[in-house]
Amino acid sequence: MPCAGSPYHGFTCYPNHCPSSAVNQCSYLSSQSLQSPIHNPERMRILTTPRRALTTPEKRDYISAVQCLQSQPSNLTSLLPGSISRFEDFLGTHIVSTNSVHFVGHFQPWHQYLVATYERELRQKCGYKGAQPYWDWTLDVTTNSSIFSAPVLDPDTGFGGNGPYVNNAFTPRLAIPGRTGGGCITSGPFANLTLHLGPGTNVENNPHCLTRDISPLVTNKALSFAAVNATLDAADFCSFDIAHGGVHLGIGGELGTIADVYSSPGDPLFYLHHAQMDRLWWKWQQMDPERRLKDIAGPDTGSRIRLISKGTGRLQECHDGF
Ligand SMILES: [Cu+2]
Repeated sequence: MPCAGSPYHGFTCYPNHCPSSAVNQCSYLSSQSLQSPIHNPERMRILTTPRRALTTPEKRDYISAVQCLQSQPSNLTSLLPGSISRFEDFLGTHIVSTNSVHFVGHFQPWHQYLVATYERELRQKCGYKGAQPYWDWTLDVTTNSSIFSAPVLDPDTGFGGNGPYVNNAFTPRLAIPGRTGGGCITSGPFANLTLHLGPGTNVENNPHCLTRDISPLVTNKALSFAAVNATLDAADFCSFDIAHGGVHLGIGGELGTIADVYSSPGDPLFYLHHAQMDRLWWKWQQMDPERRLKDIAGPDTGSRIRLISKGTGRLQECHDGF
């Protein structure tokens, strides 16, 4: 039977099994997910716009549009009582969806859709004319300390840098090696940003700052060319594992906003990272588009059955990866 209206839209379920709870949780995912970007101008625009290649005025335009979104009133206060802006509506949507969109087969397309919707909002609400840029972090981990001088973290044309070091020796959550920060960021256009949703699952009004806790040990291991190449070598989606945590835990460390699985979109870098994730997925698909454009795998949100399509248009159980 066809899985209409779910992240698996267009797929035929096997054996006669639609991921029912995924349909409930994610019915707003349109058929644009999993669609070839050639037929989807929004996705194509994101996939072909590296942030590094933007001119300084273009970089400023993007950041101004994000700040504009942070000044637009929330449309979702009934669902997210603490939200004060459209920017926080996206953050809150991620918070309340987290448990059904992570560690599941539709993780990638759901986040792709979130980024595309965010980009559309920047354009429609804030007059942004450019594309949602992606952050190719492989170019920023060439030496042990190069992440600190990444253009994307520039205090003038970027998103600002690390927070000051906070000693967290007695309350470690994730045991991140080599963490260097943890406090409120002190530079860049978001140094004085107040977030109201999060940390964790909180969607009530809880003012707090944007924190980063960079660990070069984590970024350099997880975000290297070698790590990406290993990812792109995957034979099928079942074993396709993008270095997704490298930014969340390498930039967010132990105490940083972007390390919080629920409220990570409080850091505007989240969207540049997930645009890169989508780009790498697309690169992998392009190596064998016949099979890979419709190859998806992983647990659904209800039964957690491991499913894989292997490009056949049929979902099957996935026995490795995930
Ligand atoms: Cu997420």
